[in-house]
Amino acid sequence: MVCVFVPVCCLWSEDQSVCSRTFCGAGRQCVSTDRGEPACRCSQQCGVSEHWVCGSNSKSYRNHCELHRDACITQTKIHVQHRGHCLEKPTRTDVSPIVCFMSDRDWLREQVIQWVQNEVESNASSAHVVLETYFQTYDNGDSQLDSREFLSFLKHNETALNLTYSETLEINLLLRSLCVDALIELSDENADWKLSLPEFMSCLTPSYHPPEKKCALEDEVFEDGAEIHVACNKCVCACGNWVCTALTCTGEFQREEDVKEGAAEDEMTEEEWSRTVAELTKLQDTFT
Ligand SMILES: [Ca+2]
Ligand SMILES: [Ca+2]
Repeated sequence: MVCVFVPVCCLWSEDQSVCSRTFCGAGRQCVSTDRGEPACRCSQQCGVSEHWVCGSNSKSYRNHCELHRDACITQTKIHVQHRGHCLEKPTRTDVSPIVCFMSDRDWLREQVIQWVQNEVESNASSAHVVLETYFQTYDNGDSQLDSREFLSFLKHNETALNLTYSETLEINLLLRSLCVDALIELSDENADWKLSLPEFMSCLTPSYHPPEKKCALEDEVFEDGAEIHVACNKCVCACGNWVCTALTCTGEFQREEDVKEGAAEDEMTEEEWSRTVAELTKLQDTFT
Protein backbone atom coordinates (compact mmCIF):
# COMPACT_ATOMS: atom_id res chain seq x y z
CA MET A 1 0.00 0.00 0.00
CA VAL A 2 2.77 2.38 0.90
CA CYS A 3 4.61 1.55 -2.32
CA VAL A 4 1.64 2.75 -4.40
CA PHE A 5 1.53 6.03 -2.59
CA VAL A 6 5.23 6.88 -2.76
CA PRO A 7 5.67 6.94 -6.57
CA VAL A 8 2.75 9.36 -6.94
CA CYS A 9 4.30 11.54 -4.32
CA CYS A 10 7.72 11.33 -6.04
CA LEU A 11 6.34 11.90 -9.55
CA TRP A 12 4.68 15.12 -8.39
CA SER A 13 7.81 16.45 -6.79
CA GLU A 14 9.74 15.49 -9.91
CA ASP A 15 7.27 17.57 -12.02
CA GLN A 16 7.97 20.56 -9.89
CA SER A 17 11.67 20.23 -10.38
CA VAL A 18 11.23 19.64 -14.12
CA CYS A 19 9.46 22.98 -14.45
CA SER A 20 11.44 24.86 -11.84
CA ARG A 21 13.86 26.20 -14.43
CA THR A 22 11.38 26.64 -17.24
CA PHE A 23 9.69 29.96 -17.83
CA CYS A 24 6.92 29.80 -20.33
CA GLY A 25 5.80 33.40 -20.48
CA ALA A 26 2.41 34.95 -19.94
CA GLY A 27 -0.64 32.88 -20.87
CA ARG A 28 1.38 29.67 -20.85
CA GLN A 29 2.19 27.13 -18.23
CA CYS A 30 4.86 24.50 -17.85
CA VAL A 31 3.84 20.88 -17.79
CA SER A 32 5.82 17.74 -17.64
CA THR A 33 5.70 15.47 -20.67
CA ASP A 34 5.30 11.70 -20.44
CA ARG A 35 9.05 11.50 -20.55
CA GLY A 36 9.37 13.88 -17.67
CA GLU A 37 10.57 16.79 -19.77
CA PRO A 38 9.31 20.35 -19.35
CA ALA A 39 6.99 21.68 -22.03
CA CYS A 40 5.12 24.96 -22.38
CA ARG A 41 1.43 24.78 -23.11
CA CYS A 42 -1.29 27.42 -23.27
CA SER A 43 -2.73 28.02 -19.83
CA GLN A 44 -5.84 25.97 -19.25
CA GLN A 45 -7.54 28.75 -17.40
CA CYS A 46 -6.92 32.19 -15.97
CA GLY A 47 -7.99 33.76 -12.71
CA VAL A 48 -11.35 35.48 -12.55
CA SER A 49 -9.95 38.80 -11.38
CA GLU A 50 -11.28 41.73 -13.38
CA HIS A 51 -8.50 43.94 -14.70
CA TRP A 52 -9.79 44.57 -18.20
CA VAL A 53 -7.32 45.31 -20.94
CA CYS A 54 -7.72 46.10 -24.61
CA GLY A 55 -5.65 43.97 -26.93
CA SER A 56 -3.95 45.08 -30.13
CA ASN A 57 -6.59 43.02 -31.94
CA SER A 58 -9.23 45.46 -30.58
CA LYS A 59 -10.66 42.75 -28.36
CA SER A 60 -11.31 43.31 -24.66
CA TYR A 61 -9.95 40.80 -22.14
CA ARG A 62 -10.91 40.31 -18.51
CA ASN A 63 -7.25 40.39 -17.48
CA HIS A 64 -3.72 40.15 -18.83
CA CYS A 65 -3.70 36.38 -18.49
CA GLU A 66 -6.76 35.99 -20.74
CA LEU A 67 -5.11 38.13 -23.41
CA HIS A 68 -1.91 36.12 -23.41
CA ARG A 69 -3.80 32.85 -23.24
CA ASP A 70 -5.80 33.86 -26.33
CA ALA A 71 -2.60 34.85 -28.11
CA CYS A 72 -1.19 31.43 -27.25
CA ILE A 73 -4.26 29.51 -28.40
CA THR A 74 -4.67 31.46 -31.64
CA GLN A 75 -0.91 31.55 -32.19
CA THR A 76 -1.00 35.27 -32.90
CA LYS A 77 0.86 38.21 -31.44
CA ILE A 78 -1.42 40.24 -29.25
CA HIS A 79 -0.15 42.93 -26.97
CA VAL A 80 -1.89 45.18 -24.48
CA GLN A 81 -3.11 48.32 -26.18
CA HIS A 82 -4.32 50.01 -23.03
CA ARG A 83 -6.07 49.29 -19.77
CA GLY A 84 -9.83 48.95 -19.72
CA HIS A 85 -12.24 47.95 -22.46
CA CYS A 86 -11.44 48.71 -26.07
CA LEU A 87 -12.95 51.94 -27.29
CA GLU A 88 -14.52 52.29 -30.66
CA LYS A 89 -12.29 54.43 -32.78
CA PRO A 90 -12.69 55.77 -36.27
CA THR A 91 -11.07 53.73 -38.96
CA ARG A 92 -8.91 55.40 -41.54
CA THR A 93 -11.61 55.34 -44.17
CA ASP A 94 -14.61 56.83 -42.41
CA VAL A 95 -13.12 60.21 -41.58
CA SER A 96 -12.67 62.63 -44.42
CA PRO A 97 -11.77 66.28 -44.16
CA ILE A 98 -14.54 68.68 -45.12
CA VAL A 99 -13.39 70.46 -48.24
CA CYS A 100 -14.69 72.74 -50.94
CA PHE A 101 -13.93 70.98 -54.19
CA MET A 102 -13.33 72.87 -57.39
CA SER A 103 -16.82 71.97 -58.58
CA ASP A 104 -18.34 73.40 -55.35
CA ARG A 105 -16.33 76.60 -55.73
CA ASP A 106 -17.23 76.98 -59.41
CA TRP A 107 -20.87 76.32 -58.69
CA LEU A 108 -20.91 79.07 -56.05
CA ARG A 109 -19.18 81.42 -58.47
CA GLU A 110 -21.69 80.68 -61.21
CA GLN A 111 -24.60 81.30 -58.83
CA VAL A 112 -23.23 84.70 -57.81
CA ILE A 113 -22.48 85.63 -61.40
CA GLN A 114 -26.03 84.69 -62.34
CA TRP A 115 -27.46 86.72 -59.49
CA VAL A 116 -25.40 89.78 -60.51
CA GLN A 117 -26.40 89.29 -64.12
CA ASN A 118 -30.09 89.29 -63.14
CA GLU A 119 -29.63 92.57 -61.29
CA VAL A 120 -27.83 94.09 -64.25
CA GLU A 121 -30.76 93.20 -66.49
CA SER A 122 -33.52 94.32 -64.14
CA ASN A 123 -31.80 97.61 -63.27
CA ALA A 124 -30.53 98.28 -66.78
CA SER A 125 -27.16 98.76 -65.20
CA SER A 126 -23.69 97.33 -65.81
CA ALA A 127 -21.97 94.48 -63.99
CA HIS A 128 -19.20 96.86 -63.05
CA VAL A 129 -21.58 99.25 -61.31
CA VAL A 130 -23.49 96.49 -59.53
CA LEU A 131 -20.29 94.85 -58.26
CA GLU A 132 -18.74 98.13 -57.18
CA THR A 133 -21.88 98.99 -55.23
CA TYR A 134 -21.80 95.65 -53.41
CA PHE A 135 -18.08 95.99 -52.80
CA GLN A 136 -18.57 99.37 -51.14
CA THR A 137 -21.61 98.17 -49.19
CA TYR A 138 -19.81 95.25 -47.57
CA ASP A 139 -16.28 96.62 -47.27
CA ASN A 140 -15.47 98.06 -43.86
CA GLY A 141 -13.51 100.89 -45.49
CA ASP A 142 -10.08 99.40 -46.15
CA SER A 143 -10.88 98.84 -49.84
CA GLN A 144 -10.31 95.10 -49.41
CA LEU A 145 -13.03 92.48 -49.20
CA ASP A 146 -11.97 89.80 -46.75
CA SER A 147 -13.69 86.43 -46.36
CA ARG A 148 -16.01 87.67 -43.58
CA GLU A 149 -17.15 90.59 -45.75
CA PHE A 150 -17.50 88.31 -48.76
CA LEU A 151 -19.74 86.01 -46.68
CA SER A 152 -21.92 88.99 -45.70
CA PHE A 153 -22.16 89.91 -49.37
CA LEU A 154 -23.42 86.38 -50.13
CA LYS A 155 -26.01 86.63 -47.38
CA HIS A 156 -27.43 89.66 -49.19
CA ASN A 157 -29.17 87.33 -51.58
CA GLU A 158 -29.52 84.05 -49.77
CA THR A 159 -32.57 82.89 -51.72
CA ALA A 160 -31.04 83.53 -55.12
CA LEU A 161 -27.99 81.51 -54.15
CA ASN A 162 -29.84 78.67 -52.48
CA LEU A 163 -26.55 77.34 -51.18
CA THR A 164 -27.00 73.84 -49.95
CA TYR A 165 -24.06 71.51 -50.18
CA SER A 166 -25.09 69.15 -47.43
CA GLU A 167 -28.12 68.28 -45.33
CA THR A 168 -26.45 69.44 -42.15
CA LEU A 169 -26.67 73.14 -41.38
CA GLU A 170 -23.26 73.26 -39.68
CA ILE A 171 -21.55 71.55 -42.59
CA ASN A 172 -23.30 73.88 -45.02
CA LEU A 173 -22.01 76.90 -43.15
CA LEU A 174 -18.52 75.49 -42.95
CA LEU A 175 -18.50 74.57 -46.62
CA ARG A 176 -19.76 77.94 -47.66
CA SER A 177 -17.00 79.56 -45.70
CA LEU A 178 -14.42 77.19 -47.26
CA CYS A 179 -15.78 77.88 -50.73
CA VAL A 180 -15.58 81.63 -50.11
CA ASP A 181 -11.92 81.18 -49.21
CA ALA A 182 -11.42 79.17 -52.39
CA LEU A 183 -13.22 81.83 -54.39
CA ILE A 184 -11.05 84.56 -52.92
CA GLU A 185 -7.93 82.51 -53.68
CA LEU A 186 -9.08 82.19 -57.28
CA SER A 187 -8.51 85.84 -58.13
CA ASP A 188 -6.34 87.00 -55.22
CA GLU A 189 -3.37 88.01 -57.33
CA ASN A 190 -1.24 89.46 -54.54
CA ALA A 191 -2.10 86.53 -52.24
CA ASP A 192 -3.17 88.56 -49.21
CA TRP A 193 -6.42 86.57 -48.76
CA LYS A 194 -8.43 89.72 -49.50
CA LEU A 195 -9.91 91.01 -52.70
CA SER A 196 -9.25 94.49 -53.94
CA LEU A 197 -11.96 95.91 -56.20
CA PRO A 198 -10.19 94.77 -59.42
CA GLU A 199 -9.66 91.31 -57.90
CA PHE A 200 -13.32 91.18 -56.87
CA MET A 201 -14.33 92.17 -60.41
CA SER A 202 -12.14 89.42 -61.88
CA CYS A 203 -13.59 86.87 -59.51
CA LEU A 204 -17.13 87.56 -60.69
CA THR A 205 -16.44 88.13 -64.36
CA PRO A 206 -17.45 85.05 -66.37
CA SER A 207 -14.61 85.41 -68.86
CA TYR A 208 -11.94 85.36 -66.12
CA HIS A 209 -10.27 81.93 -66.07
CA PRO A 210 -7.17 81.69 -63.89
CA PRO A 211 -4.86 78.67 -64.45
CA GLU A 212 -6.20 75.59 -62.73
CA LYS A 213 -4.27 74.64 -59.63
CA LYS A 214 -3.47 71.01 -58.98
CA CYS A 215 -2.02 69.25 -56.00
CA ALA A 216 1.54 67.99 -56.08
CA LEU A 217 3.38 65.41 -54.05
CA GLU A 218 6.82 64.06 -54.78
CA ASP A 219 6.83 65.04 -58.46
CA GLU A 220 3.39 63.60 -58.93
CA VAL A 221 0.42 65.76 -59.86
CA PHE A 222 -2.99 65.00 -58.39
CA GLU A 223 -6.39 66.01 -59.66
CA ASP A 224 -9.08 67.64 -57.57
CA GLY A 225 -10.70 65.01 -55.34
CA ALA A 226 -7.60 62.78 -55.12
CA GLU A 227 -7.03 61.19 -51.74
CA ILE A 228 -3.90 60.06 -49.96
CA HIS A 229 -3.37 58.53 -46.52
CA VAL A 230 -0.81 59.77 -44.08
CA ALA A 231 -0.71 57.52 -41.00
CA CYS A 232 -4.29 57.55 -39.66
CA ASN A 233 -5.17 60.75 -41.50
CA LYS A 234 -6.67 61.30 -44.89
CA CYS A 235 -5.67 64.17 -47.17
CA VAL A 236 -7.87 65.33 -50.01
CA CYS A 237 -6.86 67.49 -52.95
CA ALA A 238 -9.28 70.40 -53.14
CA CYS A 239 -8.80 73.53 -55.28
CA GLY A 240 -5.06 72.92 -55.52
CA ASN A 241 -4.51 72.40 -51.80
CA TRP A 242 -4.03 69.27 -49.77
CA VAL A 243 -6.52 69.33 -46.91
CA CYS A 244 -5.98 66.72 -44.20
CA THR A 245 -7.84 65.46 -41.21
CA ALA A 246 -5.95 66.18 -38.00
CA LEU A 247 -6.53 63.03 -36.01
CA THR A 248 -3.85 62.29 -33.47
CA CYS A 249 -2.20 59.12 -34.64
CA THR A 250 -1.46 57.42 -31.39
CA GLY A 251 0.94 54.60 -30.84
CA GLU A 252 -2.12 52.38 -30.59
CA PHE A 253 -2.99 52.98 -34.19
CA GLN A 254 0.51 52.42 -35.40
CA ARG A 255 0.99 49.22 -33.47
CA GLU A 256 -2.34 47.99 -34.69
CA GLU A 257 -1.31 48.70 -38.26
CA ASP A 258 1.94 46.95 -37.60
CA VAL A 259 0.20 43.85 -36.37
CA LYS A 260 -2.29 43.86 -39.23
CA GLU A 261 0.05 44.55 -42.07
CA GLY A 262 3.41 43.69 -40.61
CA ALA A 263 4.69 46.82 -42.26
CA ALA A 264 6.90 48.74 -39.90
CA GLU A 265 7.72 51.31 -42.58
CA ASP A 266 4.08 52.43 -42.53
CA GLU A 267 4.49 53.69 -39.00
CA MET A 268 4.82 57.40 -38.62
CA THR A 269 5.53 59.35 -35.49
CA GLU A 270 3.81 62.63 -34.66
CA GLU A 271 6.97 64.42 -35.68
CA GLU A 272 7.21 62.67 -39.04
CA TRP A 273 3.55 63.34 -39.64
CA SER A 274 4.02 67.07 -38.99
CA ARG A 275 7.01 67.08 -41.35
CA THR A 276 4.99 65.37 -44.06
CA VAL A 277 2.17 67.88 -43.75
CA ALA A 278 4.69 70.73 -43.90
CA GLU A 279 6.20 69.10 -46.98
CA LEU A 280 2.79 68.80 -48.61
CA THR A 281 2.03 72.42 -47.87
CA LYS A 282 5.38 73.54 -49.24
CA LEU A 283 4.91 71.53 -52.39
CA GLN A 284 1.48 72.86 -53.10
CA ASP A 285 2.64 76.42 -52.43
CA THR A 286 5.48 76.20 -54.91
CA PHE A 287 3.60 74.20 -57.51
CA THR A 288 2.05 76.19 -60.31
CA1 LIG B 1 -12.57 95.24 -45.88
CA1 LIG C 1 -5.67 90.51 -52.80
